[in-house]
Amino acid sequence: MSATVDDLLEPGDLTKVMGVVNVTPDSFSDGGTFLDPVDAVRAGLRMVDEGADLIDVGGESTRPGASRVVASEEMRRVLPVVAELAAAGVRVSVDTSRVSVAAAAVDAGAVLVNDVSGGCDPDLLALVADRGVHYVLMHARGPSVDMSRRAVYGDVVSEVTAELEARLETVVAAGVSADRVILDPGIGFAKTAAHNWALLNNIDALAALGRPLLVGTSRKSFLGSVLAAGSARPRPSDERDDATQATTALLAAAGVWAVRVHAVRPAADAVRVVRAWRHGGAADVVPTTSLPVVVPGTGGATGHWPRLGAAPRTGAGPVRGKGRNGGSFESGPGRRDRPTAAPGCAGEQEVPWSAR
Ligand code: PMM
Repeated sequence: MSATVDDLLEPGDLTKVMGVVNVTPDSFSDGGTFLDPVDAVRAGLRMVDEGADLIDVGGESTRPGASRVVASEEMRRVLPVVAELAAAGVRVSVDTSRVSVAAAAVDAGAVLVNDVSGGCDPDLLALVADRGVHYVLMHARGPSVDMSRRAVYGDVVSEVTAELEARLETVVAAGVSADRVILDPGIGFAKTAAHNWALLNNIDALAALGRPLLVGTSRKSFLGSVLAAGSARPRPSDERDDATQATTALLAAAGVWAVRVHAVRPAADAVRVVRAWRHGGAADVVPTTSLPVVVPGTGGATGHWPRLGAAPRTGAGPVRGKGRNGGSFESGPGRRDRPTAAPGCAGEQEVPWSAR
């Protein structure tokens, strides 16, 4: 496996699988399992064997209500794992919203920064721009500690789409190449179960922003609620992998670029089944322009989304684009505005993400 993300963004219709390794004591999904770096590296390598295309290494829990750890502790947790996986040729993503952690992780070989803050720290954006790494821009409305109080929407699909589009414009204005950005609806981040289902059922609205989509449903509590059936207790997180495979298959059928999962092998199997279903068993058919997709919520109607993979950049000039709401953006060499305010980053007026 070569350690870049570019090839993963080439046109194709096999949804990628991002394996999750949380080096934390308190993540809701796998907290405490990989605290020892040796266990974490072994888990990452096993996930690659099982079909993961990249491994997301995180050192800070983002479960609702979680407090932040200090940067030195986050670094102590993730850096050895990032370094060893990268040295083994694994594509490593670092799940952090801190510029210091991201910088050290990129130095250690990470090729993607997975920023659950939604691009709220201009310094982090400057780092991503300068180092030319890929960047996951996830929708959030402020830090985990109090995000549930921000789960208030009139129309969650249009509001999340508009907020993510505004964040994308900020990210690109900060100098990050648009073709290095992957968008994520942030399932469970300042969202109720109903909000999550609405976003999944209308994922085409986010795809219309024209960037590859990453979606993380794995083991999340909205699945636990659905599986509670008659019981008052939600199904616990370690019994939600089968339900996660259902969302993986539906997301793959919908044409998302990647899913972020804890159980890799069933997800890798599911995305291959979806591709075979689409092509009558032929695994190597690669569309050149757009992905035929089943549009969720339309009773199985098929449609065409904009190709979710990135077009390769040619030339050295800035990239210009038009936002869905009519705004325009520009990125690349020659454009280095460093926004000091970050519109759409709820909570930033209280304590900036970078300082938490
Ligand atoms: N979810 C979690 C953490 N990081 N990153 C992205 N891009 N998308 C997500 O949905 C996401 C994330 C929380 O889940 P975990 O505690 O199992 O890592």
